[in-house]
Amino acid sequence: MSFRHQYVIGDLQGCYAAYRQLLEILDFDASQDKLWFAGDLVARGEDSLSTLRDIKSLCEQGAAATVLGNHDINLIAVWRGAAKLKKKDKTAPIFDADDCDELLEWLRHQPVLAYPDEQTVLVHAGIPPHWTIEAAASYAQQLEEALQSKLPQLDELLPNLYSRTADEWHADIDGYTKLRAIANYFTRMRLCKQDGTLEFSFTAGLDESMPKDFLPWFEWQVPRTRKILFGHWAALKGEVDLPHARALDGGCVWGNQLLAYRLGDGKTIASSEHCSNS
Ligand SMILES: [Mn+2]
Repeated sequence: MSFRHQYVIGDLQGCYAAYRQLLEILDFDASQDKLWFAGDLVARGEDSLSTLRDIKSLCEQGAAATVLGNHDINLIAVWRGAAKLKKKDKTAPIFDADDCDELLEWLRHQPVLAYPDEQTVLVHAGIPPHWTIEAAASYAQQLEEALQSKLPQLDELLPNLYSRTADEWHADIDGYTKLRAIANYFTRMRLCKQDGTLEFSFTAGLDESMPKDFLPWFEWQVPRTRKILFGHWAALKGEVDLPHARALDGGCVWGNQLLAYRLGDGKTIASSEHCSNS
């Protein structure tokens, strides 16, 4: 199927009003256009429930697709009782809703990596320098299969996706350690070493001083066959625009904007509204 326009949109975080306004600016028409979302559909914005319902419905119509972010996986973990609802996350109405199970069942069947077109690959946080895009796609599939497994297996997996320290990636990594490392790369990464060692404490912008030997994952020079479109790192405000990587979290939830990247010509369109919670 061919579309009139396709847009890749950064982290919504439940900023429903800004999201609806962005769709108006884009003149989005679900019968002709397609939206791709960089994950973190829910969390700190004013209406995560409406956001999740809307995107599920668009995805089921074939007018949208999303990848999973850390907040989406956290929502699944809270749903299954493997994590506690954080106070700053405004997601409680999702768990009180009649369609909660339906929404979460749908959510856990979404991918962590997608190919919006021939030139791009979409993930929530990034792809580390020691993985090719092809290897990343196969690791993504391993995590997706685990998230989509039967409920007893899912309930066993979820607590294992969290750890205070980052795991080292090595040739023999396997089991839950491997799945946790995969989830960390795709959904939580900002800084890493050239060998992929992760650092979780740094969340500032690029002008702040970084821990020794660490760089933003996209600054390690690796030949890439596709441009990596990513969200997650709000402090970048969507200003990283390299030949091989493009940041799309405009930091809407922090008082900035939602961003849409048009596939084909790479034009970026911003919402004029920021999150009403910010
Ligand atoms: Mn995130």
